[in-house]
Amino acid sequence: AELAALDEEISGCRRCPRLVAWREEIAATKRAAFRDEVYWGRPVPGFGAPDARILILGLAPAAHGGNRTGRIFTGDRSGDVLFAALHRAGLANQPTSVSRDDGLHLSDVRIASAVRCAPPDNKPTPVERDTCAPWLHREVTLLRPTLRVVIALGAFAWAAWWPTLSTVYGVKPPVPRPKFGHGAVFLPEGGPGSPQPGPALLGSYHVSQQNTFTGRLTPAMLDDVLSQARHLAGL
Ligand code: DU
Ligand code: SF4
Repeated sequence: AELAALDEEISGCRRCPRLVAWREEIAATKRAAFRDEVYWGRPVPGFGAPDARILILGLAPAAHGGNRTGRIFTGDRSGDVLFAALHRAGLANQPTSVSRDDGLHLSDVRIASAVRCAPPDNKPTPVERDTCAPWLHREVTLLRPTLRVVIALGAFAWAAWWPTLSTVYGVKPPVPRPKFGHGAVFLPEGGPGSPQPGPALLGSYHVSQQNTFTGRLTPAMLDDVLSQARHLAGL
């Protein structure tokens, strides 16, 4: 219930003037193929299990994907790849994700983006990144009781995790920061004999077409990441 209230609050956010203008312009002009649809045109909240052990963190909603459907990774090529993989891993009840009322249900997984509004060229500014960060902090605070693993899709999400780790868990990230890479893992350390103070961070190439069409990220590679995440999450 608290998570649903947070989702509502996020959906009404207008803190970034450039992104508010952009998301609404896309929603008004549309892509020809979707001309009969009413675009969401607002911030896109997280989606999935409120008791998630795994959080999948993306960059930002796609202009004609999440910004159209109102659900993260829903209705775009990145989502096609991601949800198919989640279904193969037994974490989603269906392999496809087309609209907010398509019956998709995730188990043990929540998906969110580091920036909640679709940005021009998929590139938020540093100020926009920092302005949006508190929403992620609040979401992770609510997920904290069950959260064990964060999968960062791409270097932007990987970098967005450090302030969250420090704000929500009080864990100072190492200096220099561990480098993003596909398959990179960071396990925060407690003092001697104390338990791990925060979730494991797992890096994966982003599921964007740029990576999946070129074979930089294959379905098998994504299956391996999800299998490792399941293992780290104790699933
Ligand atoms: O109605 P609800 O149980 O609060 O779920 C809201 C929303 O989240 C619904 O679209 C299903 C999804 N969801 C999920 O994917 N996995 C869960 O474990 C619980 C809810
Ligand atoms: Fe608000 Fe984040 Fe959208 Fe900026 S990007 S308007 S902070 S939801």
